[in-house]
Amino acid sequence: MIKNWDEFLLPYEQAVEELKVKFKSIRKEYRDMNEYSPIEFTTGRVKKISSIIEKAHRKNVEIESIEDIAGIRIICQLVDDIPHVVEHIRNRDGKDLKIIEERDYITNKKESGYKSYHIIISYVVHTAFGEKEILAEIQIRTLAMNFWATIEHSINYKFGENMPEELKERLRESAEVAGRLDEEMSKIKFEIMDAQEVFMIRSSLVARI
Ligand code: 0O2
Repeated sequence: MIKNWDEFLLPYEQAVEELKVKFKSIRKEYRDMNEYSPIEFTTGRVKKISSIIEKAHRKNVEIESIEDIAGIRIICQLVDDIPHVVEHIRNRDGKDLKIIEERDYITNKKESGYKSYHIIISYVVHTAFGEKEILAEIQIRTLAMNFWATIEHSINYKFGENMPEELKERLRESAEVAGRLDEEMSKIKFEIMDAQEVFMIRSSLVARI
């Protein structure tokens, strides 16, 4: 049982802040080079205490073994950007992070319709009281996958186990629509990438005038 939650969550909060800075700086580097970035934006959160306790009970596990207390979400414009981000993280394996497991819910979408690529990592944070190795989950998904997951998550929160079957089916259908949007965007990806590079070059020229 956790006696002091503030103290327990401190390294997770630190890990989320550090990882957000690291992935945000990758986007900045691409933009500074006037190049297309496979990362559109990065967010992060520490799981709510009530959700941590609920998950530990549901899975009948120790709280420390929960993999997504620290969660990072990397959002890409296009499906093809995801393997680049995954490769980038794999290249960091054994350096500032350790990959524990990869879960490809894009090739194998969940029954709900959920799509995303998950990488579970272990990460060392250096606190005032010493080193602490924690687990974190990195979710990589497109804007369309994120749009769907955000709305589905809030509907799920409202209904819990009691979501009507008809609503589940409509959500599965809308996941298909989001998938088709991703496919369409992939078809015009070169136009998107070109347009963004031109936009960035123009903005940097304007900034210099
Ligand atoms: P949050 O962000 O804490 O509110 P489980 O918790 O049993 O579903 P498991 O097997 O431990 O999941 O890990 P998994 O499936 O790799 O990752 C869990 C997280 O992935 C969830 O955290 C969501 O962020 C996301 N996720 C997984 N399945 C779905 C889904 O069907 N719909 C949506 N919207 N998100 C999903 P939490 O705890 O739900 O969320």
